[in-house]
Amino acid sequence: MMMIQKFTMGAPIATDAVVGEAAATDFARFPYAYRVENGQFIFSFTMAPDEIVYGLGEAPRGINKRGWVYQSYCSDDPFHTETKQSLYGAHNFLIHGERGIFIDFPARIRWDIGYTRADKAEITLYGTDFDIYLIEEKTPRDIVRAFRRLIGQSYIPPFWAFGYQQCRWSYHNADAVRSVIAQYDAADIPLDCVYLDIDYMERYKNFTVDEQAFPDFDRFVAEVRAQDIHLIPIIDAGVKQEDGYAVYEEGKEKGYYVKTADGSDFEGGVWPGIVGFPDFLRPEVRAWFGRQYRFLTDKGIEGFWNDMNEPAIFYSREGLRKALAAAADLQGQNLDLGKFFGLKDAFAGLSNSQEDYARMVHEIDGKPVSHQRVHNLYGACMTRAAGEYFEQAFGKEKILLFSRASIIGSHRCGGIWFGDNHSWWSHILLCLRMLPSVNMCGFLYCGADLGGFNENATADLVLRFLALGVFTPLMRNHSALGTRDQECYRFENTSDFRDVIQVRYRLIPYLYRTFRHAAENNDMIFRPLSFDYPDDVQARECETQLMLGEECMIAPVYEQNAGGRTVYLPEDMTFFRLSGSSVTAQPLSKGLHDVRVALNEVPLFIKKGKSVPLCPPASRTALLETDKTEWITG
Ligand code: MIG
Repeated sequence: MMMIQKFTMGAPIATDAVVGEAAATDFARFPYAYRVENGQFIFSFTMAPDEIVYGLGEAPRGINKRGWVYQSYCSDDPFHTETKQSLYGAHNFLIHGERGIFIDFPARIRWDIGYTRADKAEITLYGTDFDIYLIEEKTPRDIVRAFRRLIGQSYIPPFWAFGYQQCRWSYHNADAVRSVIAQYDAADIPLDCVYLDIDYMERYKNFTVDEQAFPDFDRFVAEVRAQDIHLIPIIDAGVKQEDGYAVYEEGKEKGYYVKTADGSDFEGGVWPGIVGFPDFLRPEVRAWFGRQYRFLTDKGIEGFWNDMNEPAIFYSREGLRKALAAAADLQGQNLDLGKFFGLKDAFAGLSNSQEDYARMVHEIDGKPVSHQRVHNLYGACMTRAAGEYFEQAFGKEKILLFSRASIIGSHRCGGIWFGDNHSWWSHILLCLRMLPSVNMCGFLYCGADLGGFNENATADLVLRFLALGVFTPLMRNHSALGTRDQECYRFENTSDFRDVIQVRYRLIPYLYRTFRHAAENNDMIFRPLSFDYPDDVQARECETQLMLGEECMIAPVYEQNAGGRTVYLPEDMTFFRLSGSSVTAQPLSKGLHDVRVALNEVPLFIKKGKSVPLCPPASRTALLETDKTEWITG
């Protein structure tokens, strides 16, 4: 194994991403062409025509990142179109040739991977204080393993977090939750978790419960737990500014919120109205915020999802004041187009504005640091606040935790979900393509909102999305306020849904073992086909199938009205069609095939001579007979 080289410029801000060993190397030996320009560090490399560039974790577009420009800048953006450059995570890891590059730097990075010039990658760091780690190994998988050793072991959730989970914005009261459980049970569809979105809180205040909607919450949690269901409440980053709200007041009194240059608290508006943003970058603030989760763990809660931590800001007091003043100035005027659109933009631009981010000031080692220098650390430090508290208070693998924003490093404390996708067929593939990419970066417990979050889903879309979700560690159906109901029992063909979700439960022993193995060995669960078949052109270009563990390949159906798909087999495999109660096997030889997959079936390809255990389905993970396995063999 080659030593990982570490190149440092300036005085980097500690991100705690790296826990392993690397050899500090003189910058004179940095192997890339670089320049420092206007306070930015820019380096580049040329790409051979057939070279694949992997990485960047949670990002738009393909597994092969070539041909686009990306930005590491945690963004609350609910339109995951291919024209976007950033999503919620900032995962600064790239592989090209026999080298992995990890940029340990918490500000914005621009990755031009053949966008300006097809054969050239140019990477721009918005600052000159950073560490870059270079990892040289023979294969991409070895590069990933070496990198993952460097950044430390991935988060492992409790076993029950591998069950099927139902979310909605929102189940507004206890009876709504009861009804979800009852209807899943009545339809005999397995279920392990039901989520509480923001409306369970009292006026969107973290660590409160609306007594009207959820009277006697402790008893309610116990009632649901007695049915082997876990309730998973959401926690938002901002803390509501409100007199008499103890959490807010304590944070205020101790000076724990992100400030502005004049030392006053930065005031931004989110769901609760004006909030304070805890300065999670400070260890004492993390410890304080982490302890607040006790309010809910004391009531029997064992899992959380952390949201709005990019951080998402609908408006700031200052921004709103300016926009309103601009509008007042125009009052009574006959607006020309320039002024009209300027006015429109003044309001449209209020959310997640660069001006606001630039106004925010953190404190690191007692010194003020502009938010823009550490933007990508914010949500990750919120995950750390919760994760570190959970581990210390309850031990490992006890509490489910995942977050929307993340950076490499927070993979040790929690998982991630892929945020506000759409009920679009194309988002099945977007999810598939992110899986190996985030695995490279250490995020193993992850998944997309199955069925799609925004807009209305159809039964066939939800089923095909779920059939991919059968394999994602986080298997959660979620949808937005105002969209069509998306729970499995809402659709007429409930038995199709039962079949698909039962397949998940039948596979849990295998999926859990594969997950643990990947976590404990710093390996990937999902790999691009090109990792395993580097000399096979069709495997190298495949963006719609993935290798899973050592045994399998997955290839979901991702188009509407398609009764199957074309699949490429890089070697002989057996094609299994799995449902709740049936398994059909069809040996296929290396090459292209048209495979037929009914809506109630999950396609799975097993390599020749490899076996996968199936246990009988159960309505809960707690009831799974994991020792009663039959094996299916390729
Ligand atoms: O501004 O809590 O990504 O899962 O349902 C939207 C409401 C805030 C965004 C999350 C989504 C959640 C929603 N939240």
